[in-house]
Amino acid sequence: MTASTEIEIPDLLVQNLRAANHVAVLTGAGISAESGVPTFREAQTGLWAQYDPQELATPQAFRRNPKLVWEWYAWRRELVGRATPNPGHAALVELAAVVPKFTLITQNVDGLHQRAGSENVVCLHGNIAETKCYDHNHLVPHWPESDRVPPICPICGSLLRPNVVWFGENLPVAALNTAVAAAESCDLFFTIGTSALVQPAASLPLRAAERGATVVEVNPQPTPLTRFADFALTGPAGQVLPALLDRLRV
Ligand code: BV8
Repeated sequence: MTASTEIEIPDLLVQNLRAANHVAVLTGAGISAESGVPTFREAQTGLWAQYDPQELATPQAFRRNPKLVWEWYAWRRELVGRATPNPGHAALVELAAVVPKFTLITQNVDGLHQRAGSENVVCLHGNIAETKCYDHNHLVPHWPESDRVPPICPICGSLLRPNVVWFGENLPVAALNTAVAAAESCDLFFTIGTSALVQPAASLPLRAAERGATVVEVNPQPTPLTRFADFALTGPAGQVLPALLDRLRV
């Protein structure tokens, strides 16, 4: 894994990481940017440029125009399917192996952490590769070939939808509880590649900071979280994280 040498990793951060018992990580769309998956707010290109993702990723949008929302997710699923994990994802797999306790929490729905080899990923917003029905949340791995768009649930006949959390929908309780518990108990909390705008995920690093955990932000841009971070590593995750692991190894 070739890390970029110009990335400056503070000695104190390396020391804190070596001494940490529990490291928690929250990732957002930015960690997948170097895999060619546009971030949530950049995702709209071509046909989709005219739509605001926040308007499409809602139950209201699906009820109003299920075909449009289904086709948007089909386009994103295809795009994610062509992407591969990048050195940022790989560095987190390695980090998990060298710290006593590690919790990886993601807002992403692209499944790239899992494909990189991360285990027990806490998925706050679901997984775009999974499909469920609108009325009863029947998880449907496959359905009979049909020209209906969206297709219908083979169990109850309601419309199929992606197994992701839309704006205005509650997060999966178990995932959220695990994420909150990690924020409450970790020594070090990394927030990587997220604009820190979407709740309740964005409050996790603040919870950690409030109880004195060391907060590390990895993002080329400042975010509303930057001022609460003990360390703000300004750069792309695909370079910063390998550089951090390079320091940890020596
Ligand atoms: C809920 C799945 C209870 C779908 C997504 C409290 C206050 C205010 C509002 C609320 C609140 N509580 C609830 C809300 C409403 C809402 C919300 O937060 N609105 C915001 C926008 C104001 N939250 C909800 O509705 C949540 N539900 O709370 O339930 C409830 C119920 C009813 C009423 C009230 C409460 C559900 C939120 C989940 C929405 N679903 N995704 C899909 O993907 O289609 S969220 C979606 O946007 C993404 O999944 C992602 O999680 C999120 C944010 O995107 P980011 O990951 O941060 O990506 P973004 O593009 O924004 O930024 C990328 C960052 O990467 C940038 O900073 C960039 O600089 C950086 N970057 C770029 N390149 C790199 C990089 N970083 C590192 N390396 C690089 N190379």
